[in-house]
Amino acid sequence: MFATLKFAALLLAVVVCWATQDYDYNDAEIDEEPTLGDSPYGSLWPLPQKVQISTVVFKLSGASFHIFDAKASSSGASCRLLQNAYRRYDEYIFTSSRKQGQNKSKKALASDMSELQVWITSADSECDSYPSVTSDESYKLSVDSPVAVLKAPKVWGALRGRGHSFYSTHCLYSDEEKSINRTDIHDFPRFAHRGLLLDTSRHFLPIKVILANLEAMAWNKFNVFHWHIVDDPSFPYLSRTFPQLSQHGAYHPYTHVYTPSDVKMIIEFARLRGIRVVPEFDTPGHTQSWGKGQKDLLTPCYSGASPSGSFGPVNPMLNTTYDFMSMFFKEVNTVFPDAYVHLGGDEVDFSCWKSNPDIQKFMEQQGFGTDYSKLESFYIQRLLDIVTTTNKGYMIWQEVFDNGVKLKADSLIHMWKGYQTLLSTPWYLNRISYGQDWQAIYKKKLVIGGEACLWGEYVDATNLTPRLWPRASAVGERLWSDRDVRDLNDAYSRLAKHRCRMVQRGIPAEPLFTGYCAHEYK
Ligand code: CP6
Repeated sequence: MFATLKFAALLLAVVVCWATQDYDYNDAEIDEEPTLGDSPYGSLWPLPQKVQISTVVFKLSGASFHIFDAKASSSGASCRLLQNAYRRYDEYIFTSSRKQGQNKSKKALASDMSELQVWITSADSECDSYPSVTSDESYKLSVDSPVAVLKAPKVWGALRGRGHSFYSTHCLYSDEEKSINRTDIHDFPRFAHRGLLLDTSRHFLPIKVILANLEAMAWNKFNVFHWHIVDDPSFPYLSRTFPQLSQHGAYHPYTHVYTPSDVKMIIEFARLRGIRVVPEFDTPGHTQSWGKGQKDLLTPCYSGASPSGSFGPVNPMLNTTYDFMSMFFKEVNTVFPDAYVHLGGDEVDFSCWKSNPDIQKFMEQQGFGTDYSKLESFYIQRLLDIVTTTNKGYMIWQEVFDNGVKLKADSLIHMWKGYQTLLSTPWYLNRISYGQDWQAIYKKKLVIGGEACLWGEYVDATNLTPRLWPRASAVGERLWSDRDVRDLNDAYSRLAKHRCRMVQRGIPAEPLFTGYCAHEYK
């Protein structure tokens, strides 16, 4: 029942994939239901790294409260990202009370706190940049009278601090007045890569569903949208270079495609929330939909001596395949600004390759014997070389690594096959360097994060959001908060309130269990 709250004991894979689609977790270890009780941390989710909440309570008035740029801030009125965030958060918290205030009395209540100052401390605020895996997301928040101060080196930290820490401590659900405890927070993420995979191929997801979930991602401090944009069933990506791919491969060539301007909008919406967009163009398997618009891209399967009429993975023996990939990924490189692209490489079915006499001949010429994983690696290696020349980094699924493909040092391996993983790469102690090398050994970071994965076979716009939230919130907290944050009773209380907050803001997150939300009284 509480699979939502299952906190993985080990988080050692490079990027780990939580399959939120699958319910067959081993729930045995969660044999006790968390007991209801208030958390001393209110509705804070994910829990900050360091937080002190005092018993002193300030009044916050919707009528007079503003968010301000601090005078010394390196970024301010000209930073659209910040101004946009202020407006959003102002609306979240005060919309209901302002509306009601207008209907009743207009008098502003005397309040102890009337402003939040936002202070970007580093000379380069990165306001106009795209977030990256090295972005500084740290922030400090001091809630005190008469002003609260949110200090962050970069805009990314300000977004995370805005994210909700300020408003989620002890806001009372009263009609006219909100209150907040004196609070000090120093916060930063445990992992740099905190991703969510959505699959737009098994079912087309309308833009507004994607945007709404990007918004919910920001509330949960996720920072990577892994866009599994195409797969076997459909090809909704409208390529400028190869428009025939979606023309023939999408469920519908006009309504069920993501146009260049749709993609641009999604990337900018995500950027304004500190979220990277990493697209996945999965090859050589999972490519049935590519074959509909691109002749000779896929391998013809044989039934005995003649072609059967069906097709298998991308044809790895033709030069035209690599010419195509080269042009296609050149476009991807210009459309998606993130430094990484996910190249897939998972679940390649060899049966079609095995049936094809030309492939058999090619295997012989190359000296691969009957080991088709060598052919798979041959393809992937050439693809990686192509993508490397476009100056992109790449992520790949575990199989590519398992098959022994030579990877660049900054490649990201995406583990998904449910192994517990141990890491040794940073700790080869046969390598000796001069001086106190233990410090480098101690500090080296290779596990850079994880992803919640919502595969789309059984998910479309009707059920995506409640299936995702608040279950992905549990992943969000494992990835953001300290590893010792694992008290299920405390998490239950905070998550129930966090879920109510998401519902109040328009995300239909499913309930954890029996109960009600305070906002239902309004
Ligand atoms: N689609 C793609 C999928 C899966 C993968 N790749 C998948 C397989 C098994 C499970 C979950 C997801 N649906 N393209 C594997 C990464 Cl349990």
